[in-house]
Amino acid sequence: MSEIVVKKSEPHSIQFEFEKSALLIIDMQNDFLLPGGFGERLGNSLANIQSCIEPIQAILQSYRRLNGMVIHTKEGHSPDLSDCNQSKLERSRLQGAEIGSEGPLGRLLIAGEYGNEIIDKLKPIESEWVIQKPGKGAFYNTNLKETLRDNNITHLIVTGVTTHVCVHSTVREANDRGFNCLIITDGTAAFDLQDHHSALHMITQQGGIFGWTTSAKQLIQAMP
Ligand code: TIU
Repeated sequence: MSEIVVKKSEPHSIQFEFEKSALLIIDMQNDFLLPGGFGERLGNSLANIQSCIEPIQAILQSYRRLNGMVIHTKEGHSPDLSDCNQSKLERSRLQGAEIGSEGPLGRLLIAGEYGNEIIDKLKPIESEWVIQKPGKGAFYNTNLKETLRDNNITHLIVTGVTTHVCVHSTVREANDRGFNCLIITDGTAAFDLQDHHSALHMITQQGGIFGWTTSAKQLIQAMP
């Protein structure tokens, strides 16, 4: 077992066994990162969202080198929208980004469309898990919990977009299911910088009420 100790993490240092950790890469799909996708159609600027790509690439490289567990998630719905609840659909319509409507990257937030694919720079390789999720949290209506338990995972290294929406929902769900979360400050991003920083603050306040945060560099330096 390889013990990892990240000393420079908030609110205090974190220690875990590498073999019991998984790198979780949340929703790094074209729909959120590229012009014309769901994120931009919701009214967001893409100026800040791509900053997390390089830090995630660096951590992914380390996990691949060490044969660690890597899980990619994609937020998306089946083409008939049977797994999209009416409230989510209605709010997307009111915002001018109706889920399932045609866009330059294909139908918005629909499985199998170009917008739903993971960005080229983080393309999953065959040994990695890819989980399609209909909700914001990655545990809702997926087999993520069973997959983690089957692989004896206790710690999640959490990256992806957006910090305050799908990353936060997933971290909260993970907490209630007994998983420890280390969120990567520069390996996550939101459209709005204030949302990003507020979401990270919420993780570490009250002695780490939802977990820990650190940078990609600090994590990589601590890896074997
Ligand atoms: N809108 C927004 O910030 N995020 C989402 O809708 N989904 C994810 O965060 N993946």
